[in-house]
Amino acid sequence: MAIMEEEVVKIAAQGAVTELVINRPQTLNALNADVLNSIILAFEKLAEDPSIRVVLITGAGEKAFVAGADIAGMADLGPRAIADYVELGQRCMRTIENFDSPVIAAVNGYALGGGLELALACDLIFASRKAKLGQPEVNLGIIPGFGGTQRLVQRCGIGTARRLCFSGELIDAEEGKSIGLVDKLCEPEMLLEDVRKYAALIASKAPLAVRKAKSLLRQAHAVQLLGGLRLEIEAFLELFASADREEGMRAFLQKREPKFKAV
Ligand code: CO8
Repeated sequence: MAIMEEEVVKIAAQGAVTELVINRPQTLNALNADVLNSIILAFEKLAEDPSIRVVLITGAGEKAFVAGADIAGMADLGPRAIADYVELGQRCMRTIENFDSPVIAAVNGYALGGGLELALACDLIFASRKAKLGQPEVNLGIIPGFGGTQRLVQRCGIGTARRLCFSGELIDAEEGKSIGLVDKLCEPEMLLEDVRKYAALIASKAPLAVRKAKSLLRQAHAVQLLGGLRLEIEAFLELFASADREEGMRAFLQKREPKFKAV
């Protein structure tokens, strides 16, 4: 895919199967406010094109789908700004989830923290065998804030959600497939081809029926999800004000181990 450097979110192809690329490879495609706003704008634009049947989202570069929310960008935010950021992130994920047609995450490398939450907001997750997935927020003194605590439970069950959110461990795509997090496992060089083929299959079906199916499947958990998302924002903001969060982010940026004190 040819992509322009200056665009943090690029519509690389638009048609029945439309392709979006998160394009900040120098930070492993970390989600700053610019990226989150650009994803929202892209989906708003795509919503005006009735010929779109499926959207594919992937990350630029060899290494990452998205390595999370932008740690450097949030480390120094005050209470008001961090609240705006977490609300923006959740709005972005809900924009994807509420998009009429199916959205497929093509996870080409690391999908961590907000990056896994982005994949979880998509309808299907295809992953390269070299992808690594996880919710490593506990290493930073925080919890998932872009819907992970809710959508991970819905997708994989409470046991897996507990394991990933408590330990911060990264799992490989094969394990992701075995726990229902990943829908299809692909050879790294075949990932985009495989997703495009599957997207074309969905695109060949009756569009109104596919959209209605997406809408109804989403409703299955909607009421519970909305309540849970609100609780997640409150818990996230409480933790963001803690000294351990400050220490966790400083330690990451200074490339050292954090010293947590439960304060
Ligand atoms: N944010 C900002 N920059 C990042 C991020 C990130 N999430 N991840 C990587 N980078 C940067 C690195 O700092 C590095 O920059 P530089 O070259 O300037 O030092 C560059 O990308 C390359 O990364 P590494 O050198 O670290 O590459 P490695 O191959 O050594 O390691 C890893 C790759 C394992 C992916 C490692 O980069 C890593 O652990 N990244 C952080 C992963 C993480 O903790 N993600 C969760 C972030 S928090 C989050 O997502 C919360 C979501 C809800 C937030 C709500 C907000 C209000």
